[in-house]
Amino acid sequence: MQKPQFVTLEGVEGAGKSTQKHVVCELLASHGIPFVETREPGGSPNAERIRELLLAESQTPPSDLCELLLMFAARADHIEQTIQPALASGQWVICDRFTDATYAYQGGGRALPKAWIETLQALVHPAFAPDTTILFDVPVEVGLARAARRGALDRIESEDRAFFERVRASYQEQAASEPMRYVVVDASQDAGDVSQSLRDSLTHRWFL
Ligand code: T5A
Repeated sequence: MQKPQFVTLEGVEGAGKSTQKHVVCELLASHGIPFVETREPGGSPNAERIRELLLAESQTPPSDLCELLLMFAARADHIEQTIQPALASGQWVICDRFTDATYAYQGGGRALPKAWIETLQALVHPAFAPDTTILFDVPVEVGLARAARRGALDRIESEDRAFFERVRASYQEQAASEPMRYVVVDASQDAGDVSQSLRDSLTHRWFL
């Protein structure tokens, strides 16, 4: 029996993480592997309350620093209440976004200093990181058009295109710097082809 893995899904808005999550779940289920699905920001009762604060349109939006601290406050609770107990009980954890999103959005998009994020990461989860991160890489205009077709945008989704170009560039840099952890999928293909590429990559990585 493999040690339970912490698997994270990342990408710009509309990359197709939620659409493709079933591929990961079905693959694990077909191998009899127990798992839980969760997300960030959120994933525990307190963190879901912080999520509302973070994503709601507001007359008085949080400052960039406040946003960064709230992401890690939510994450601290999520790790303690949801992620660690699941892994300890032998379940894999499939998480829609994690700390790489903070490097991409608050570090890349908002241009906050990387050292601040490293400091908070060292405080909140010093010796804990995803085993596998799937990056759904898609051109920003394609992802934003998909997100817009889906419906109303939240506070962060309403940022301009340059913001998301910095987010994508940060994700690509992170993936290039940790090729053993990252599985990069070309998410600009149609959904069926993305599913097939993902299934092939994960089967090769985990089961062959
Ligand atoms: N955030 C999060 C930070 O700023 N810092 C952090 O540390 C963390 C953890 C979360 C927001 O918080 C930010 C990032 C986010 O802005 P969210 O509501 O959870 O917000 O939103 P996202 O995670 O961005 O989820 P999205 O739904 O926007 O993106 P997905 O999941 O990648 O996209 P998905 O699957 O919902 O697809 C979007 C639309 O495209 C279609 C789908 O049917 C859907 O309509 N689609 C395709 N169409 C054509 N071809 C394909 N291949 C398609 N794949 C999907």
